[in-house]
Amino acid sequence: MDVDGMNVAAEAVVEIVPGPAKEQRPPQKRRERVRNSIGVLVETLRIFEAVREAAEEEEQKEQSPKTSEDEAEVIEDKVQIILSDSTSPDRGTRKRKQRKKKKKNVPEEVDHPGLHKYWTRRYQLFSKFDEGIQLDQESWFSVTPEEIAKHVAERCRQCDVVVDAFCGAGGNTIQFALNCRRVIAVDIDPAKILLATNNARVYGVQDKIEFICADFMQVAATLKADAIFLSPPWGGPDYTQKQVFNLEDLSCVDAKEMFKVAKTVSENVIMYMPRNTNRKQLMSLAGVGNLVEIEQSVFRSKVVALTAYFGKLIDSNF
Ligand code: MGP
Ligand code: SAH
Repeated sequence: MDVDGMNVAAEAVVEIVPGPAKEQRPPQKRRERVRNSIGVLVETLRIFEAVREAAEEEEQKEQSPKTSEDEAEVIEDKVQIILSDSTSPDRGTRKRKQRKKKKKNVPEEVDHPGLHKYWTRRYQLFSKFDEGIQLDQESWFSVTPEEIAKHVAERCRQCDVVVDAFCGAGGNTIQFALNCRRVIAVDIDPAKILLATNNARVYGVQDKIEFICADFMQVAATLKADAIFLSPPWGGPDYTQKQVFNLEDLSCVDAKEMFKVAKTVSENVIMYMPRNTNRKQLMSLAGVGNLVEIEQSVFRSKVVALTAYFGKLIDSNF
């Protein structure tokens, strides 16, 4: 939706609302006036809804490959916003039907005001989204966007075996599998293992991955790898409410303990952490005299996370 379109819709609302002064109207017209006002309100809501939907579609259009069918839908939406008025019952019916059709496509777990943005970004999370990617609610807001996961995996290209200790729905696992010989993917939640298995199949890399459903802290002693990736839960989208995210704020694991255990699997550790993470604490994990590289992971022109590299992964020749 472009800014002009928004203005047209906003102007339409301003023009509709004022009417003649109350006392000048004949009393017998009251019911009719109430009916008209309701009609105006309903139409106003429709306009706002249409503007919101078109803006989302436009954002998605900018971010993702589109089919000609999708293009047609966006254009039709725009035309409707511009022509919208409160006198055309036909158009209202059509719009409602269209909305119903669109809503049906949005999976239940993201059909919520705070989560809808992840749905509009679906092709950035997985470019093969339409080929059968499956996510649950936690995965929608936790999955590493594909470009970031790809970048991290490319830095591990020299690694034969990589452990993804908190694999979730497989955003990182898939990219590691595309760049390395073998991946060991661990998650404590059996539902995530099913999702990641399905999603790895979509990318044709399932045969390169060994999935383990377990608490990483419990199975770490049995694992060996050339690099280990840690993307633990950050406690949900509310992590942004904190000005500084301290390592103790990780909800499911003790960060220092997790790092210590990870080092027994490989000295080459990668941590994917909130963008507001206390950097001094992150650096201190490396230990005195050791290096850490903290990368600002950018998605949609914005830093969305910090990726910290420890060990040989810092060396660009590794
Ligand atoms: P976000 O909270 O969606 O911020 O997380 P964004 O996109 O900046 O939202 P906006 O409304 O400010 O624009 C950004 C990224 O962080 C997500 O795409 C995930 O990759 C990652 N992420 C978010 N959470 C809540 C988690 C989490 O709990 N664990 C892990 N490993 N990654 C997460
Ligand atoms: N990087 C993943 C997202 C990880 S979200 C992706 O791109 O898809 C964090 C995951 O850690 C969740 O799926 C959660 O089930 C899992 N988890 C939480 N505690 C765990 C533990 N102790 N051991 C292994 N997995 C755990």
